[in-house]
Order: sequence, then C-alpha cells, then structure tokens
Amino acid sequence: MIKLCGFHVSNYHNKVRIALLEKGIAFEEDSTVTPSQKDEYLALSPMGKVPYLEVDGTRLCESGVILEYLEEAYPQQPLLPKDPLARAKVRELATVIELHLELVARRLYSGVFFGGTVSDGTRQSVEKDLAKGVRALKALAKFDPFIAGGELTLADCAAAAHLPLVSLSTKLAYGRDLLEGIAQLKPYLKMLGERPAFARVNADRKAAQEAMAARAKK
Ligand SMILES: N[C@@H](CCC(=O)N[C@@H](CS)C(=O)NCC(=O)O)C(=O)O
Repeated sequence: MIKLCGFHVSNYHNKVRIALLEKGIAFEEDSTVTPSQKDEYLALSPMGKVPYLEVDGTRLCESGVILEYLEEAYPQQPLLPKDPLARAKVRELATVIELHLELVARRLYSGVFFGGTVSDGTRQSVEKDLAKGVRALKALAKFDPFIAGGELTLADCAAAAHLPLVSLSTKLAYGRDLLEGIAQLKPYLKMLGERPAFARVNADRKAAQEAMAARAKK
C-alpha cells in the first residue's frame, strides 16, 4: 500500500497528491507530517523535507522521483507521453518550473509568508533570476490546452502546485505578480482547477492555510 506523508499547504506534497488522484491510484495519506531537522524525522526523510512516500515499508523522498516512480509502477492514466523526446519535453518544462521559478521564488518565502524580511540583495537577485525562468516558461509552455500540449502531464501537476505560489510571493514582495506577462496562465490554471483532482487539492490547501493562519493569530 502507498502512503503519502506531508501536509496540505506544501506545494511539493500537493504536486504528488494531484498526480496520485489524477492517476486514480489508491493511497493513504498522513497530512500531519511537517519538515524537521530532528534525528527521528531525518531517519524517515533524509533531507528533513516533505513529502515522502511509503511503499510497503520502503520510503521514497523527492517529489520528482516519486512522480517518476508512480509513472513506472502505475502506467494507467499516464502523465508522460509515450515518445521519448516528448517525455523529455515534459520533464524539461517541469524542471524549468521547479528549478528556475519555484526554487528562485522560494528565497522570498520566509520574508513574505513567515514574518521575516526580504533584503534588497535578495529582492534584486530573485527578480533577475525569475526573469530568466519566466522567459524560459514563455518559450516552452504550450497552453494547448495543457502546459505541454494536448495531454495532461506531470508538468501540469508541477505548474498547478508551484506557479500560484510564485505569483503570490512576488505580489507580496514586489507589489506585482512577476508572472503577469504570461497572459495564458490564469485561464489555464482556472481550467486545471475545474478538474476534480486539482479542485480537491486546492480546497484542502485553502482549508489548511486558514487553519494555519488561525493558529498563528492565537
Ligand atoms: N526537492 C524537494 C523539495 C521539497 C520541499 O522543499 N518541501 C518543503 C515544503 S513545501 C520542505 O519540506 N521544506 C523544509 C525544508 O526545506 O527544510 C521535493 O521535490 O520533494
């Protein structure tokens, strides 16, 4: 049996959860697991991050690796095309979204989401690096209607989990959404949000965010 461990505010957890739901894989979930650098948690997830997957007692971390495992183990409802080059193009998009957009914007998160500050140096370097990621995304994304073309893929799971967070964090840090120049993005995310799997993950994320905010106020 498969068990996904993490929490509903985590974009990486949500990326895997969307893929599990879209593929129709039966799974259990522990959504109370949070990152930690404590020895007991590091024994479960060696980088101390979420999510991790338990498969019959074996644990697997890194969301990209988890998605690749799910594709191989559960080829039904594929999230990768058959042709090797087309598969690579999907991975290229997912990598650009993660490495050159999400991980860059992540440098803002402690400042904009967790009550810290964003230094001028960070503000400038993130803006410069995000511009390159945005340029690459514009060059690669098809929005036809999915991000890699006609079929739903792993890249859509990454886009739906990560890009709204890039928009929100940049709005908070710069007073404007640095993805605003990608005109097709909003209608595309809305279209994805109408699919039951994406809608469910979004609704659970919102509820978990509200609960988190309420706890922080106490
Ligand atoms: N490369 C990892 C990134 C996972 C990640 O950064 N998760 C965040 C939560 S969204 C986390 O655990 N952060 C805590 C930390 O980095 O120590 C993956 O794809 O699974």
